[in-house]
Amino acid sequence: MCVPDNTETFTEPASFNAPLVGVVMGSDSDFTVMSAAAQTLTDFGVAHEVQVVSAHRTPEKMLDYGRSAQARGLKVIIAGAGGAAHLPGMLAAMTTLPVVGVPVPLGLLDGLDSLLSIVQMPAGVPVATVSIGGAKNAALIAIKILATSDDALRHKLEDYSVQLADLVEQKNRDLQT
Ligand code: RP5
Repeated sequence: MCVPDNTETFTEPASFNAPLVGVVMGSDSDFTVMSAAAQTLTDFGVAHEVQVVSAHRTPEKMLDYGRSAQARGLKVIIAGAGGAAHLPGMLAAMTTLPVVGVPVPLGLLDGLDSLLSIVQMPAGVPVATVSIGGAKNAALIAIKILATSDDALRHKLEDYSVQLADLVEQKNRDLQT
């Protein structure tokens, strides 16, 4: 995992080990949800970075992140935020990269506020929105996008599907005992 500690990192040229997926979130408090995205990318061996980028508290950094993402070699951005969750949509407005949005549930409205903030984008500026708290699926969407041009990654996804099916059958067997 690559964790840039400042915006200067954003101008570095892409290299072999450069992150392909940017996992960003509006606050470090979102990491309890967003860590599932980072873990899934790690499990699939996908180089990624993790960064707090707030649409409201660090708006200039958010603009820089969106503008520089493609030039830095990123292929997909996963953006999680809660409440007035503007980060995914604003990043989508700043880049041609696909943006996957993760509604992070906060204390009062169970994440419905986050979901509606992220999913109701105007035509022309799409955010691929996953379920409330769906950080793992966000990573899998990113992996599927990358796998369209990466056979090794596609094979890992095929193996993963087999494992999921095996798990269901194992649970069926457990029910019989
Ligand atoms: C949003 O505000 C963040 O994405 C987070 O979900 C929420 C609360 O942030 P903290 O007050 O916990 O830093 O921008």
